[in-house]
Amino acid sequence: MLIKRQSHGDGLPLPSEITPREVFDARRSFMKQMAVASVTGAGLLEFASRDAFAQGAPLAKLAARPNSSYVVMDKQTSFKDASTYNNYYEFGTDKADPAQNAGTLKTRPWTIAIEGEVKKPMTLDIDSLTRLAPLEERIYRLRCVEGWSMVIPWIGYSLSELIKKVEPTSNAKYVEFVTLADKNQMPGIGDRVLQWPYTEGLRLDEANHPLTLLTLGMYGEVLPNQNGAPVRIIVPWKYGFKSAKSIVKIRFLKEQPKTAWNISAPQEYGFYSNVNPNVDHPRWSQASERRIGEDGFFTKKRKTLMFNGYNEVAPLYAGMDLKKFF
Ligand SMILES: Nc1nc2c(c(=O)[nH]1)N[C@H]1C(S)=C(S)[C@@H](COP(=O)(O)O)O[C@H]1N2
Ligand SMILES: [Mo]
Repeated sequence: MLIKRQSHGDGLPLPSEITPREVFDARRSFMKQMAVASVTGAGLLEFASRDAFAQGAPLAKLAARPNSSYVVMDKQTSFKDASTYNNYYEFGTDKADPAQNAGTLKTRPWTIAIEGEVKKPMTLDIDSLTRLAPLEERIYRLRCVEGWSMVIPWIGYSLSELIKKVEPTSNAKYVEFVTLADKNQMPGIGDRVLQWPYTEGLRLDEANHPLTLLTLGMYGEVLPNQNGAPVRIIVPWKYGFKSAKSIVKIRFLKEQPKTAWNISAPQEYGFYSNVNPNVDHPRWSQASERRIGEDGFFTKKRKTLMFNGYNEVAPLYAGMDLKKFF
């Protein structure tokens, strides 16, 4: 017997048939608001077609030219894994916490101040920062000191583009990244797990290395909040914690800055923190890693590579004892 039912022609029920009415209406008005946002926004923004409601807030698309010089051949981590397995302690210390809690982060308006030992200090809003240099897509490995890694298509441009604009003085030897610390937006700020704001630092030559990416998006879209929206740094040859999220200030300094992890546990986290399979963290071996998404029962761990495989950075450390400067 034929059962006749209304459909769009592909046999599937209409969304209005399977979704409670209020939810359906709320979605539609949210979609409309978002459509308005796309027109009034940076002009760079257009909303993604992926059903953003699966993950929470919809994310704006961010156009970028793939840069074939910066691609790793390993299989990409899924967007779902990359956006639900995160370290972002301002939103909680469990891996699932940031995806659940970071909805309260307000990423617009957002400004980033660049100050210290520079001839041209400046404060840029997020749109000016996004337009400062052509956006590139680069597929990088990111390895956490805890022993897991991912492969993510990031969007941004070399931090050196920004450094060029502010003209560091001859005194500038280090760069410090200061991130947002707002207890009204970040439930984890109440926990004293780290000293807030979360800060990180690089030597100026590390910051100027073309691999160091001022990062505004991933997977063709702006960054999800839990991944460090609206702007973070990615330093792919260093452990994940060097890649500070939600940056509000970049300071150029004469002296090496303190960093949040180094303050909390200096014997565990050094200033350099280069990925190095030969120098173990006191609690975790650094010789191998678990690639997120490959964690079946019989899956072998991967060998961790010196500098996470980014050998072109080796000259930055010529003559340095990397066991001492870990
Ligand atoms: N502000 C801030 N930035 C941060 C962290 C953090 O807790 N707060 N965690 C770091 C750590 S330990 C890692 S491994 C990476 C994780 O980045 P991802 O969530 O995009 O993979 O972010 C780094 N940046
Ligand atoms: Mo990490």
